[in-house]
Amino acid sequence: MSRPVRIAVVGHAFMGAAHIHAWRTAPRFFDLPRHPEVAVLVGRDEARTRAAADRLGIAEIETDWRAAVAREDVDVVDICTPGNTHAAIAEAALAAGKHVLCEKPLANSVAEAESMAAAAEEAAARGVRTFCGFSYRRTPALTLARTLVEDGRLGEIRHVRAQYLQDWLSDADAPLNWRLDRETAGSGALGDIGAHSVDAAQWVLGDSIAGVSALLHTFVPTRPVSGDAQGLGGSGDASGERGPVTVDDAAAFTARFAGGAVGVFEATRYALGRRNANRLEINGSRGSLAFDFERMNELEFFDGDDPTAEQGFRTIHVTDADHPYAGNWWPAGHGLGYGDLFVHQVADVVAALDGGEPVRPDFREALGVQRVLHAVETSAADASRFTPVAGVG
Ligand code: SOE
Repeated sequence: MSRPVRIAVVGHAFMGAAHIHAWRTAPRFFDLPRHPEVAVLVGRDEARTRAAADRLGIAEIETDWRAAVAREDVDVVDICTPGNTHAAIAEAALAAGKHVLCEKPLANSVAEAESMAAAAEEAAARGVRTFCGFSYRRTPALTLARTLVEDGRLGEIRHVRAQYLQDWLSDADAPLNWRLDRETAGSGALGDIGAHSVDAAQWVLGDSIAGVSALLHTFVPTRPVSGDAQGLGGSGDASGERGPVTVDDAAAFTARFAGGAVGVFEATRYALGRRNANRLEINGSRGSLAFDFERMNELEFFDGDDPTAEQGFRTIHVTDADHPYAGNWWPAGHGLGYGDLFVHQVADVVAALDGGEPVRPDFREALGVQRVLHAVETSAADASRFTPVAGVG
């Protein structure tokens, strides 16, 4: 019997809980070479970390990530904290010989991401692996989309339309949280959710964004500092003190891919009624694809090679044993949910350890996404790129 893979999970909020659920569930549905076990949960506040550990079923806690990283019995450090902490934790973990799974976006700046990628390369020579948590890649429908593109079923790719629409900030009195603070989060809708679109589009196409032209906007510049933060939104104390929002609320940009495709991207947390609409549409010379995470078990496919009289988008229910990941779960037609993407992610990570096939995206590939985010911010900050319309404003 091989030794278990022992994991230190750093962070116990939304992402920490999603990852712990995944580490625990993966061996129940996937045939893994080693059994994962969460050895320790790390959080700064002892009482809150203990409460989270009890709720999530983890016996041990640490309040200093350095102590967790130094532990002999830890093989993988799983970073589920805000972006401003990623570089320090990841680089210390790599130096200590631990594999690292880091939440997205990889860092808060290109400089940090470059330093992390360099540390990852140095560690790779010692057999240490890195992964970045762009979890939507592990949606069966998006994995199938990539295969269809790779197999040439769409022909030459011309258009990419990517939207990531959420609405948890629509209420102007929803309270401040770390996702609205540039120091902590790096950017707003752009890095939080637009990064997923950039990663998914580049990965599905097997291509890279070569240049962008962008607009960033903040609709609500101040928000209540206190209130009842529920999930991602909540209701703030509208009559109390307000603090600054220092990130973008909405990001929109056009992009040119190196292979010639033209992309239009939009990310917002103000699309009232769209709770988690992570959408990707691709048009090629032979076919088109459309995906919306709000219908994550489906992929729309238009095959231009069908006889004209029979042409139309067909809905593929991506729940068959032949579909990526789906065969490990339920009988056909019994779909998956958000939490299952994280299960796929950790199953892939465990399979990659001990000389298994490397899993993408590693830190080097996630640095590529960071460079796109940086290009978007640079373009948006350059007022000379914004052409006013004569007679307006
Ligand atoms: C909040 O917008 C968020 O939790 C993102 O941070 C995640 O990456 C996304 O999967 C769901 O929404």
